[in-house]
Amino acid sequence: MALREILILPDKRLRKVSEPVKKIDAGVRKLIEDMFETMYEAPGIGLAAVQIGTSKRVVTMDLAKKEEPKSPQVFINPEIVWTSDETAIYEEGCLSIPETYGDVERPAQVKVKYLDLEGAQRDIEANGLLATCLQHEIDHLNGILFIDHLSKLKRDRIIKKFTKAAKRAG
Ligand code: K1U
Ligand code: ZN
Repeated sequence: MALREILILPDKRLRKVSEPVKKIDAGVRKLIEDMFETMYEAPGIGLAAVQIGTSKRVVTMDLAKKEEPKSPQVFINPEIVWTSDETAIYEEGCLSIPETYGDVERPAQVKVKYLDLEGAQRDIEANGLLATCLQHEIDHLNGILFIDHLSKLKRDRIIKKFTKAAKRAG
């Protein structure tokens, strides 16, 4: 396993549309191991492969609370196949936009189809934090960040702040 660097806004690679996984081989399994190590260390509740610079449609997640046992979940080639009309607002954060939070309105329930680690096709119906996190991570696979769901004023302020910081860091 290896701890990988998390890309930070305004890194252009975060805007790439990720490629579907064709075969779940040793390379993909190693990528998933690295993603879990990186996500747990951050710490985060989700991670898209593109956030560590690999633009493959792979998402890791663990929504277990601190006092609960780990509950790792992997979604390969996840696809939203249904969204509810009802919406929910959740204050989101992002490991690629540290210490920045914003209220995002999204469908409250979603159905997602995906492949598991064995390559079996699965479906999941999600609500609450799972629905929010799945939509946030699938957005990453499409080059979309949670700040794209905020007002242009808020988004531009955040991008300006991170662009300045990146320039200062050289
Ligand atoms: O994709 C990411 O950048 C990870 C992100 C996932 C996410 C958070 C909130 C709403 C939607 C999606 C994070 O994990 S940010 C960190 C975070 O939320 C958290 C970290 C430790 C404990 C509890 C939450
Ligand atoms: Zn994120």
